[in-house]
Amino acid sequence: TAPRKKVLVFRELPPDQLERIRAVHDVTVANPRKPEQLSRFDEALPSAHGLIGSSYPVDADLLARAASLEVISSVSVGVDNYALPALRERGILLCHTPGVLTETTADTIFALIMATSRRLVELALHVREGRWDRNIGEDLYGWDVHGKTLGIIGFGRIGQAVARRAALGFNMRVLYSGRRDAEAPGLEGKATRVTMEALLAGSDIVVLTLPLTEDTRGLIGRSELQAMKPGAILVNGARGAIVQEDALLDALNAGQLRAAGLDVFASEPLPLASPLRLHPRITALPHIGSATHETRHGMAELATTNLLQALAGERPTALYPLG
Ligand code: 8YV
Repeated sequence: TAPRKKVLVFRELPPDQLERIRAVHDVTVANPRKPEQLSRFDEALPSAHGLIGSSYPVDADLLARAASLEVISSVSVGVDNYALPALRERGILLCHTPGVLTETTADTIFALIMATSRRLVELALHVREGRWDRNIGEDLYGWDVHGKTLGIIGFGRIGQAVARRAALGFNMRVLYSGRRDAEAPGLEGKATRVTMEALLAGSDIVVLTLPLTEDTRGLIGRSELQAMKPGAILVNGARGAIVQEDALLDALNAGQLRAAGLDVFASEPLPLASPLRLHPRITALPHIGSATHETRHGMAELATTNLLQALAGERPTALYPLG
């Protein structure tokens, strides 16, 4: 039988997946975000052959302490919190969980499109706080989603799933920008690739579904927001740092933008003092893109499979291409 190896789990896993690892390897569970578990994490790191993480930053310093590391298996599709050059230099495998979370994340993004366009959170509070004392007047009307133009920046799996919802479910015109040119399955002739300038100028709602990289950090700033249609809506289901948040606040306060739906923020959890949290025209969610019981279990299952395969010397199901 293959030798038992040491695995450090620092992202909560469901018991059934933890048992899959414990059956063949020696597991330490320690969340470095919890002060009472940090010393256990630090002690286990140097001898760990495999890590299971998620959004916790795995920088070059942490990797330098992981002297025995062979593979990191992330319970996430985004990998911007990993020091990719250091992983590449060390020949450490990085696995992630694409695919399994695509539809759920697209659902969340579409929920934000509906919530911002139809002012759902604001109006639900209107009822909950006992202010519904007469028929809703024009001052509380929302705006239609169906038939509008949706601009998707980042046309990968999640962006294409959002496009299918828009074009096939809501009769929307879909524009997209990004590296991919191929028509997405089910969208033949229903999504048009345009420049980002044309997308910003032509979209009623702009959705961000691109990865955070050094090229996309701060991509949506003052000039991009000013290039958007007056009264447009911005929805970010990607990573907070793609948007310059001070410019977003200025665009909302100047009435340039109608609303913003944000599931991600430059700093998470969103600090209590952040003006984004209580802004009347921002619908803020706590990074729940993939956060359903079914999908998070599916992500944990795939991450566990990736780890077991890598430690057994097999090619993992979802290897991130480090180049
Ligand atoms: C979070 C996500 O990673 O998959 C991603 O990239 O943004 C989410 O699924 C979450 O931290 C998963 O644990």
